[in-house]
Amino acid sequence: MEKLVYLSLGSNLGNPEKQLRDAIQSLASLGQVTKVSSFYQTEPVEQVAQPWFTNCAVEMKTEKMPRQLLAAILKLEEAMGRRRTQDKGPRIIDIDILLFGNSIVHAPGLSIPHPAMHQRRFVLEPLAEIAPGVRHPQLKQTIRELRDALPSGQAVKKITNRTTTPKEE
Ligand code: PH2
Ligand code: MG
Ligand code: MG
Repeated sequence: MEKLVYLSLGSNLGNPEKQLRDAIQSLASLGQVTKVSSFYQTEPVEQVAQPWFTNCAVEMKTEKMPRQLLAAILKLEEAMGRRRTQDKGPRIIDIDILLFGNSIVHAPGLSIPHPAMHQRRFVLEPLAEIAPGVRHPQLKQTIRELRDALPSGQAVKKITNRTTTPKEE
């Protein structure tokens, strides 16, 4: 059965915006990409001594089961050149499964909903753009509510690709 899945994508090495675009294109081979948020420049959290990230959120439909989707995502990350060195350290591409329909999954190497999603502004700000009313299956709050409840801090800045200044418009 087709499921609606939400992913968080991030990168802070190489050309992050290009890698996010490439990853979104590759995800289309695993299902149907239905929504993509704006890209955001985000302050690193947890492991703070590293470059700022570019993050976005993606909605897709897939026939795959959670572990099949995870395996396909890990392959995709590897094909894009990701090498796992430092935990939570700099990376070419990171694709995390946030929500998988209303499923709750606890398997080795895979927890859905993503256990840290509700604490991370770099996840909730982009996700609130494409799924504000979607409810977290364990916390029972919507993405917008979770975003609004975050403590201040964790800078995130939407990347706007203005080609003209407001005055010229
Ligand atoms: N990913 C992490 C740890 N810290 N910080 C930001 N801003 N964006 C991320 O994608 C990120 C992070 C672990 O995956
Ligand atoms: Mg991650
Ligand atoms: Mg990951």
